[in-house]
Amino acid sequence: MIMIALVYSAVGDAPIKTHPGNWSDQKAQRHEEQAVRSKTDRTAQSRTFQPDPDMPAFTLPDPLGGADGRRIVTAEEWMTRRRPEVLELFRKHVYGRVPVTPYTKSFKVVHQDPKAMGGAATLKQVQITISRGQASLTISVVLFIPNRAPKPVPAFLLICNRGPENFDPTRERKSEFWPAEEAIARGYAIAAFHNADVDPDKDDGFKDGIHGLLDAAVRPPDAWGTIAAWAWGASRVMDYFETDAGLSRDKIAVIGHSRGGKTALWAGAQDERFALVVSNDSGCAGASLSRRRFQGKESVDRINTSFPHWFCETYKTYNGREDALPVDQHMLIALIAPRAVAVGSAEQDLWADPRGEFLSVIHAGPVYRLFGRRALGAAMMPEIGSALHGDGAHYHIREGKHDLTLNDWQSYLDFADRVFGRGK
Ligand code: GTR
Repeated sequence: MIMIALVYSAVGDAPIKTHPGNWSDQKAQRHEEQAVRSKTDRTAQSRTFQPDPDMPAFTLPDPLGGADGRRIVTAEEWMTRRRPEVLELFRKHVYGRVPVTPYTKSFKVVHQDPKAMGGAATLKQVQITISRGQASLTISVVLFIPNRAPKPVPAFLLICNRGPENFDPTRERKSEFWPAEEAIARGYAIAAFHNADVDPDKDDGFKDGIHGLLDAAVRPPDAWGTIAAWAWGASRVMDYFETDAGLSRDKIAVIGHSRGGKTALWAGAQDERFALVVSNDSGCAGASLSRRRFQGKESVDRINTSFPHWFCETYKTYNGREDALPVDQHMLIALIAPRAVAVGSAEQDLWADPRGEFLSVIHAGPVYRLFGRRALGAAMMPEIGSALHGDGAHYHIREGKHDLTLNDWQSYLDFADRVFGRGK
């Protein structure tokens, strides 16, 4: 499935680095804004995102600079040498490590309705039970599979960080957060699980959820946090998907919004079975660059203070010290290459830093290019209300606030059509 090009390809979206390992974002930003301004002059209607001009300059770590000092120049070197190194850096410094505690896992379809949604879909409600000794935990999955599409079908899995009313199996309550009817009409299966099934979203000293089941008595500084636990949960749902003949196991997208978007990226970075990874408004420790510190966005210090349970303890040592991190979030996007990644932002969602989310995708570009892919195929942010579809990556920015809307989903479904070779 993974095509490995052995030669470095310089063809691609004009990279906006000054030289490897020393990328001046401010220079790129000035260049971009000039280009945007002249374009805006021509089309009076177009509107573009205006970043903060007073933001301090910063330098990003080079995804292609190996730990031994040797630069990565082929896709094979990326996959065998650098990718494992970068994954390990994120485990050790940001999200934490899954414990090696043994457990057993079982799947049970507890309810099935072949005539759901007025006959358009088959509903399956699946329970995934994780057991250790006498203790167990159950992840409930709601899954709709389109009846009229030829099987197997591609699927979207939402890591849902909002209440169960957003993924109601009865469809009495519908929500743009998980527009199941829309996905079914387009020939996609759509599934969701509630993140709290895996680990309740609270700072309880890691007593409940999967931590209570699998953690060692003493948690090391790089023990997994709650985001890593949710990402692990997404992989357990993928384990079930692999057993369901109705689903194309090589066409599974994982999607999340905000804290769920951070989770989707970390799940997709680790688990190569996800063919498409979708981050919606994921912000700090998601798609946005930590080193970009403009006023109004969430910092590492702030996120660790508000949500002390989301990451490993070591991440807190970077509070106010983003430049000391051995990674930045473009390297998280790069871990998904050559698989597809989609990042969405909202104009008013400055807390998540839309431009920082865009730049992460841009700066993952050199890794996509190792595989002969152009990632976004552009270096400028699209106008508000529009999208860039590259051959490895997608980015869009829409009007409005922090949310996962039908408009966002339509953009992701359009990109999925491209990635999975489906006509509209
Ligand atoms: C915010 C948090 C963000 C984001 C958001 C959400 O309070 O600061 O990082 O995750 O919550 O999940 O809606």
